[in-house]
Amino acid sequence: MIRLTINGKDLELRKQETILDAVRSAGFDVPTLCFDERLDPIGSCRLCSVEVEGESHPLIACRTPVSDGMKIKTDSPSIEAFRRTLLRWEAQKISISSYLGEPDKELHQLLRAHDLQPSGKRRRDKKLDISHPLIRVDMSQCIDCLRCVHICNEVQGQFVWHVLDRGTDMHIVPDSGTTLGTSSCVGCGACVDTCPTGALTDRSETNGSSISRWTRTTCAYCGVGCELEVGIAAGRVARARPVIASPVSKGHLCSKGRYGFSFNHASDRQERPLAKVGRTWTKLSWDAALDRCATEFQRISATHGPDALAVLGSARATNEENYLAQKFARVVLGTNNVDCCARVCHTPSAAALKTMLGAGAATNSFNDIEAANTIFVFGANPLENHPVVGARIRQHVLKSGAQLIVADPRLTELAEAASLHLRLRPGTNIPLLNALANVIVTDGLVDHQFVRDRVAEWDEFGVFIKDWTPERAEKICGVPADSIRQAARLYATAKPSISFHGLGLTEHTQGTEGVMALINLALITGNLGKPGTGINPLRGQNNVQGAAQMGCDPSTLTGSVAIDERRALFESVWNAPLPRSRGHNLMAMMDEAAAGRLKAMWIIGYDVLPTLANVSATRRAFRNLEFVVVQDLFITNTAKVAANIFLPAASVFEKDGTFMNAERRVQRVRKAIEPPGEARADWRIICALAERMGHGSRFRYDSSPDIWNEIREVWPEAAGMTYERMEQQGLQWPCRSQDDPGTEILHKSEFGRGPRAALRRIEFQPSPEQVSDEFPFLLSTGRNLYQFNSGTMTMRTANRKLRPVDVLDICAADAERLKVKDGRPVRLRSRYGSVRMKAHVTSTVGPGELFATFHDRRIDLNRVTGPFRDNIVQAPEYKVTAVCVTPLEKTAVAATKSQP
Ligand SMILES: Nc1nc2c(c(=O)[nH]1)N[C@H]1C(S)=C(S)[C@@H](COP(=O)(O)OP(=O)(O)OC[C@H]3O[C@@H](n4cnc5c(=O)[nH]c(N)nc54)[C@H](O)[C@@H]3O)O[C@H]1N2
Ligand SMILES: Nc1nc2c(c(=O)[nH]1)N[C@H]1C(S)=C(S)[C@@H](COP(=O)(O)OP(=O)(O)OC[C@H]3O[C@@H](n4cnc5c(=O)[nH]c(N)nc54)[C@H](O)[C@@H]3O)O[C@H]1N2
Ligand SMILES: [Mo]
Repeated sequence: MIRLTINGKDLELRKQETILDAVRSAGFDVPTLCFDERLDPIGSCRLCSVEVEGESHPLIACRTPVSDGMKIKTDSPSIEAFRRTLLRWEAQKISISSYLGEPDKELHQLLRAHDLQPSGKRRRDKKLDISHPLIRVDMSQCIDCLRCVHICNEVQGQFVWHVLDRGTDMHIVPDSGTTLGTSSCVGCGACVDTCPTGALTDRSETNGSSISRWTRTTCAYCGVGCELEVGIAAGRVARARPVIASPVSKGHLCSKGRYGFSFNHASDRQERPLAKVGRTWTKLSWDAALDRCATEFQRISATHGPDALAVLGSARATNEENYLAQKFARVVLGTNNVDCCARVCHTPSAAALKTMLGAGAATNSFNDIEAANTIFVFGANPLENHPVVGARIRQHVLKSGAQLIVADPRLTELAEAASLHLRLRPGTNIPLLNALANVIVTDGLVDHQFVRDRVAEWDEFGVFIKDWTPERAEKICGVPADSIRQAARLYATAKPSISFHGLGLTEHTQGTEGVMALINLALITGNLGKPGTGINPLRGQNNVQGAAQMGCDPSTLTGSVAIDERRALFESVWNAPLPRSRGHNLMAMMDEAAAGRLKAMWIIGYDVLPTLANVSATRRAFRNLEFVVVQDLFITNTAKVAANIFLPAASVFEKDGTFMNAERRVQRVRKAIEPPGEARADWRIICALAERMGHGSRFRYDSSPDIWNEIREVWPEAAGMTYERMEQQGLQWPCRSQDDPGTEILHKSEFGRGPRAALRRIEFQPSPEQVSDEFPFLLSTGRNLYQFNSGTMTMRTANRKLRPVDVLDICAADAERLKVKDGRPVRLRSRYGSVRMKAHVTSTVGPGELFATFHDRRIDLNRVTGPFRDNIVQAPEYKVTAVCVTPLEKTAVAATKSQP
């Protein structure tokens, strides 16, 4: 116990803390300038200095620990005068225009509070740098507090800002030595967020208009679930900034969360319902649009039966909206034909986790990153696709010396930071994972206690795995046997070991089995049910976990239970019978459409046509449909080609609700502005159509919490998660009652299915997609930091300047052999189709391997990807396609067509 007094007030502290923390917890305040709670104390500005009895000089509060008996004064006349002197000195560096233009910056606020006028003129030796599309650099306003340097190093781990010279010559420069635009900056904006002056500011289009209010909400991009505040100016989203108290993002964001909001006010944002006749769209009233949908759905159902209709929920919309989408399919249409884009990414993970462990979701939380000694990243690229989690992983490795193993055919940025990079051939996950298990077993590294208590089919597994020697695997996957041994030993002994996996594991013909083989490793090493362990799919979109969990899946209802398991409960709450016929998943829907049996689809927030593999097959399927409704913010490619009716939806900023992130955390989404024109929240549209179709009484809700409360009724594992409780912070299911704190770690003492989980014996079945003389390369497809999936949203933001176009990554040796030049056009051809794009010569891909992103509608990469699917849940095999590459003349590239 430490006893001290602050300004005469007695205080008892249980733990060692800094004077600043003690002062603030006692309810006093001292101004700070270089301090940021996300960072280790810098202690350079001295503004937080306080008087301590017996000390000859003031002490710097942010970096001095308290000690027993301290007598602290924060507000004596001499210390106030000292601070004023410091501030007056800083004021001389600040220009009036910057002071007025950026009123929220910390130093500017302090100057206002102390009635000090800035007197600095822009220093002429510092040039304004606007080379970066998102961040404006004006080092004439820099006060050398070093916060930008520290936050880039300590939070993002990018090390962009460097300090040159010392003393009065000190200045801060990007790692390029010249401009930020040419540096290694990833546009996360952390430096802008922490900068207390106008030295680093956002280059948002609306800069200049002042923010009238801030609304706290959850990011609408990936499954990490960062919390942010959006600033509203003149009724538009004008800024975003991180929420420090967020349990996931802890005051950090990536370039999409922080800067990717301007799509919301794009000029082609749709505001009225539309009908398409031939190639022309005509405006409709909501009444007419909903009437048309109701009439067509009823006509098709009467002629072909309810299973000729299907609904796709949206991984971008809220839980409440997805709940209603599947309820609509089942109650109003009378079909289980309902799915969402979880099908194409992590349904394999959900299926494997559910089958083996009893819950189809991540076993642990992002807070387990910092508890782990070994982190195994398998087929995922989190520094680009889940950047805040990627940064947390890299920081933990850098700071604590934890081991990092990355299994990826490409040299990703995270792989560069890894202790071991298992650079396997695409499509060979099973041999690698089996060989890792083999080493763990043969080297005697198994957690026998865990296996005895909690694992089944151990003997059979032992016999099976004997044959999977590292030498055998090396021949197939190309990873040296010694590296496999090293990785296995790390994972099994440098515990606790956590794994994060991505689409490099799931989007294969053996995707589900791949995840099962990864779960085997956790089971035999006891890396489950404890802090710093587990199997954690890095879920894709903001609410893809939620969309499927809500029941946008043909075979499961809300809470991810099989239909027959809770049929009675749902029938009583919904006051309607549930359909008896088995529903089709998205891929089967495409087959059914191709076969002429599926006739109509309602597609909510999902650009299916360009993003499913093998575009020509998808086009054929769509051609057979009689009636398609697309509900989105924009006229998507699917809408252009296939929709009869377009319904304009409200965006994430324009409605209330909840999203569920990759660690089962349900977080609030809050309305900040009104939808444009006549656009409506998805849930309102669904309710209105249900009413038209005679089910008004079953879809009568006043608000999103109303819907959520019904969800709590049908999903007992979420019964304790009320809107009131989630107001402060999200909750992780299971959370069964109001006093249940929620669940950070699943399977602590038991698995969802019982005390034991059975190991799986997975044989390797190579994909039918193999290279040949004609198609000698393996193409893998994926993502880039600055763009998101179909590009519908990010291509309408300034991120487009950072990543304007998809390119084909090829290694130097292959490029030279094929006479392909960096930046020059090539034709990429597979057995299914071809595209033209520019080559990008890089060492991130190995010989015989290619990589491309699929964000650019002018290129339409999925014309090349193939028809094969996961053998259990049918996710497309996006990760391997045999292709050939030929150089083209520059003029042949279709670069003239305009992008949204
Ligand atoms: N910036 C950005 N972020 C996103 C998205 C986006 O479009 N842009 N999309 C979101 C969505 S929907 C999703 S699902 C997630 C996806 O996030 P990730 O799972 O990280 O997705 P990918 O980039 O498709 O693939 C991950 C890695 O798998 C590797 N890989 C390819 N083949 C194999 C293989 O055979 N074995 C192994 N071990 N690895 C292989 C690739 O080289 C790639 O680095 O990202 C989400 N976040
Ligand atoms: N080659 C290749 N292709 C792939 C993949 C790959 O790795 N390689 N990955 C696949 C994966 S994992 C995925 S998830 C898919 C992604 O499939 P996409 O369709 O590309 O998904 P998104 O771009 O995330 O967004 C879908 C739509 O939701 C809309 N939207 C956003 N918010 C709302 C809302 O509140 N309401 C409504 N109604 N609409 C909204 C957006 O405008 C956008 O049009 O792509 C798949 N395609
Ligand atoms: Mo995804």
